[in-house]
Order: sequence, then C-alpha cells, then structure tokens
Amino acid sequence: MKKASPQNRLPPGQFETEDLPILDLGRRPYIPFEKWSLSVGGLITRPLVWNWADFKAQPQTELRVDIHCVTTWSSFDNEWSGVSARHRLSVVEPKPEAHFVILHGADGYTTTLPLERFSAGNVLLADTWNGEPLPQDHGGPVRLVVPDLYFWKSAKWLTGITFEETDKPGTWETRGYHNEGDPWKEERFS
Ligand SMILES: Nc1nc2c(c(=O)[nH]1)N[C@H]1C(S)=C(S)[C@@H](COP(=O)(O)O)O[C@H]1N2
Ligand SMILES: [Mo]
Repeated sequence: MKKASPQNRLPPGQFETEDLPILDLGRRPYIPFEKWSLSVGGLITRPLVWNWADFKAQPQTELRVDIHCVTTWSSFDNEWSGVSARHRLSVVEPKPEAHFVILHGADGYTTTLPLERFSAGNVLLADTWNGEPLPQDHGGPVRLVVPDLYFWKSAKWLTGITFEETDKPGTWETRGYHNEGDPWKEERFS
C-alpha cells in the first residue's frame, strides 16, 4: 500500500520498508524483567539504578515516529511508549560540564550522543512497540529511540547511561559511521 506522500517524510537516499527489520551485532541478550536494571552515572548530581518497578513507576510517554536506518531503509509510523529522556534528565540532573551521553547495551554495544540530542523532546527509553511489550529482538525490555538520528544511535537492551565531558565514540562511530548521524543531512559515514 502506498502511503499518502512519502517524499516529504523520506530523507535523501532512503526507501520505505513495510516492516521494522532486525539489525544488531548478532548477540541478542535475554534479560528477564526481574533481572533488568538501568544504571545512570558519570557527570550527574544524582547517580542511580532503576529496576523494572522503578522504571514503570515513572511518567509514561507515547511517541509515533518514522525510523531511518543508515543501510537505507525507513520504517514509518512506529509507536513506542516508555520514559522520556527529558524526564530521565530531570531526575539525574547532569552537571554543567556534561556534554555527551554514552548509551550502553547489554550485548556490549555502545553509542554516543551530544547531550542536546539526548535532551530533544522526542527521545524515549521505550519498553513497548506498537502496543506490545518490546520484543527481545528489537532490544527489550528497554531500548533507546532517537527518531531524529539514524537508528544505530538507538541502543537496544539498554542497561547503562553515562554522562561525559568529552565524546567517547562507540561501536559504529569507531568503525566509520558518522559521529552525528542526521538522516536529513545524509550523515552516514565519516
Ligand atoms: N545494543 C545494541 N543496540 C543496537 C544495535 C546493536 O547491535 N546492539 N544495532 C543498532 C543498529 S545498527 C540498528 S539499525 C538498530 C536496529 O534496531 P532494530 O533491530 O530494532 O530494527 O539498532 C541499533 N541499536
Ligand atoms: Mo543500522
């Protein structure tokens, strides 16, 4: 089915795919809810560890967005819910010298974002996708969703967030991917 006008929502060099492909390094950790936790540390006023009950006790936000992968597929109208990065920031209070956020996945994956990208209103720590609990293959129990950047910035199996003064390029940023990764500027490779 053709959508109304994909042109104005399709960044340059992308094509629309009907589904949401599964892409990762091949190790897909299974983390039961009761074993999952999210550690937040680095240059913040209040370091903390959230377990599943803590996460679910936070205000929940819904988000419907298009996903753009650097390998050129785009997936329209994905619905996510979870805890917004803005809420998360209001809890931990980054120090003034914090300029970068490093996301850590339980598979050993890392990726990096400038703090202002992480603070955007549409960044979510998501635990549901299209109305269902986030599947393990897509990074469940909890993944990051950063709609404004290529999808490799959206760390799956999210278990750690650290705030840093200087950038620490991650799994793909050190393997030739662009450090910023804005699909509208086609920032694919460095
Ligand atoms: N922890 C972790 N997060 C990850 C990856 C990974 O290998 N490990 N791959 C990234 C890449 S390259 C993409 S395109 C998206 C794919 O997410 P999906 O499998 O839900 O489509 O996850 C990103 N987040
Ligand atoms: Mo990717």
